[in-house]
Amino acid sequence: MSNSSSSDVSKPHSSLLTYFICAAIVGAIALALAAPHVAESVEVGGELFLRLLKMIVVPLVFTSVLSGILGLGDVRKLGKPGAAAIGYYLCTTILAVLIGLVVVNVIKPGVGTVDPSVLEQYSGIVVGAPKERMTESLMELSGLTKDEVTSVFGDLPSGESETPSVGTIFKNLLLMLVTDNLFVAAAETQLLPIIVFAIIFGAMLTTMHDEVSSITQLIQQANNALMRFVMLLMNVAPLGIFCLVAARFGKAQSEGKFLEELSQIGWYFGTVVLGLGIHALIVLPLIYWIVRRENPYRYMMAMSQALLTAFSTASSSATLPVTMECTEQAGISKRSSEFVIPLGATINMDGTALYEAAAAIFIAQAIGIDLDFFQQVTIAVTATLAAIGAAGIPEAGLVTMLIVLNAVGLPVEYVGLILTVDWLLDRFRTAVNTFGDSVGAAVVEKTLPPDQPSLQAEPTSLA
Ligand code: DAS
Repeated sequence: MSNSSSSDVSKPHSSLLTYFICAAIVGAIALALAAPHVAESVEVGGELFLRLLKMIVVPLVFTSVLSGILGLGDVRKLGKPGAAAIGYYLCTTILAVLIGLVVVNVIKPGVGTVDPSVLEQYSGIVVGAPKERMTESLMELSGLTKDEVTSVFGDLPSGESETPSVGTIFKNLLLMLVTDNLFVAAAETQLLPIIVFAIIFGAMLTTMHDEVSSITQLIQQANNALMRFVMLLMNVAPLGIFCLVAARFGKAQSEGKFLEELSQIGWYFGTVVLGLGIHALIVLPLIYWIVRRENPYRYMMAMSQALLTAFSTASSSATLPVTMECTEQAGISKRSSEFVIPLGATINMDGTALYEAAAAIFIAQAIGIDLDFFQQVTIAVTATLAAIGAAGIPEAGLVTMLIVLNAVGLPVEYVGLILTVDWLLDRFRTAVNTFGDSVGAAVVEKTLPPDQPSLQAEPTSLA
């Protein structure tokens, strides 16, 4: 995989961008406090920014996953190390999502006052939620009577709430992952089937060496171009973030909920960082120790330069060269780090997966929707796949977050609520992503046969 070009592409002028984003957030909150109605009126700017992000999310996710899979080389020859890498990526991402779900459901950072006007706006909001259950939770959370809730949501269904069986949940999830029309899925930003298609299509392409070298290079170049485009978009991020935050907090201020919303954000930030800390300081070190029986925290210290680079750049791709250098200096073989880390920077993002699961449920809580088991499982699957689709560039997790919200019908406009702290959370989750990749290299190395010259089957002649 042409790591240099992808890390060049995504090498962000992040410090300057950070200052502008911080200034935008401070300015937005000041405007919301001083002139809430003016602040609310800039909402259209935020909507434009979200549309710009949504405009490129389909091609970006498709080429990001596809170029990651193509970087594997011929999937038929991956053998034990390749299976170990894919298995490690999936297991740690799923563990991260589960940690995200647990912390946000235990701490409940979003549960507070319910905004009936939002409920009205998003009635029938959550895909598949048994109306009965939702009605009860809406009445409980909003303090509205059954008649008032009915007037918002229309006639309540009679009979028992139809909580779906596990079989139904599994069937619904499978149907979410496979589309009958790829173009309709792309048009409706249904990214899950697109990610699944990119994985299968990419794996098939790797087995067709001669015919696909030009296609592979084209895909790699398209992915780099799209990553460059997102970096370009990030230049307007401060303006978009200013509008989204000002509108959100202007609304909160005019409803007298400013401090409540601010405290919700504080709890949300703490919840996500707690989840990331559990994953990075307990789960990943435990996996490292189980496989290598060595001190995982000594390895983490050896990775400190890469983790600090990831934190400061908020880009796994830009950190890639440093991650590989630290991993090799820590004694991990070049063969393992060259195979696991570049691929991991594209499709293994534990921090992003944990964040997307937690943030989606936080938004549901903030709206006053009690997501039941089916929705939480949907969010877990969607967050796992969305993280696979996220590129290793700043705010990629925010872009693919829109997939998770779409999948369960939550309003993407609520992203304005989490944007205030997203530029900082992005740094934490990028550092966790990077550490997850370096632990992956240490784990996969243990599966390497001593004499294997290189892990990759001859790569599908990428640029
Ligand atoms: N910034 C992304 C990365 O480089 C992570 C994210 O946006 O969630 O890993």
